[in-house]
Amino acid sequence: MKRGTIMAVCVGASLSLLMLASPQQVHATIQAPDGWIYIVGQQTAHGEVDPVGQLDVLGCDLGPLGCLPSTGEVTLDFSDCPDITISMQHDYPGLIYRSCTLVGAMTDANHYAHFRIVGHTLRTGCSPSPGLVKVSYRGMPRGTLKVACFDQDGDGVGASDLSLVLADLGCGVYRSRSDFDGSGTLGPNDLSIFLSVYFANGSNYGDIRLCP
Ligand SMILES: [Ca+2]
Repeated sequence: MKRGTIMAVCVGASLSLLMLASPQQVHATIQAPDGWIYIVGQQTAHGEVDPVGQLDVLGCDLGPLGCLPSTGEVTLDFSDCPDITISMQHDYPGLIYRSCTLVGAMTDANHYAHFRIVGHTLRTGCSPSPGLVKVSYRGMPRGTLKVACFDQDGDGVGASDLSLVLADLGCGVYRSRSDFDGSGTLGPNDLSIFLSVYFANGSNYGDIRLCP
């Protein structure tokens, strides 16, 4: 399930500009998974959050020689994604719940903030699936992510989710929530990625602590 190169290009370009930037300018770029995020479930109830949802975001304050040793918060804003709901509590270490549409994580010593977010879709079938996740570092907008979601009905990934993903693929209209390879289209590769998560059993459980 390897990802596009658009964000990787942005990484290189941003880092080039980074060296020319004035001190205290803030910078964040999306290191992986290159332009989109997976909303996942948990292996057991309140257990490990599915590693397939791992998102690592680079963020740092710039000095003349590169990143300063300071840390800051990277936030992911889901307010433009009305068909995605996230948990009100998060078991993944370091994740900061801000609101029903906003989560954050502090950058570590290597300037990365780490995310694994539990949630599910609110609407199914051929209903609309609009919106992008807004990424900020220390409150400064730094880009957007597509969002795809394996648990489409809220009770963990199972046969019913397979049916809903197949429904999306058959709708004939693009649905970001089922675009698991971030290609901008829905097709067999998305189904293949969904099935790999389905059979890996890492998102077996949803979370009842979800925003309304
Ligand atoms: Ca796709």
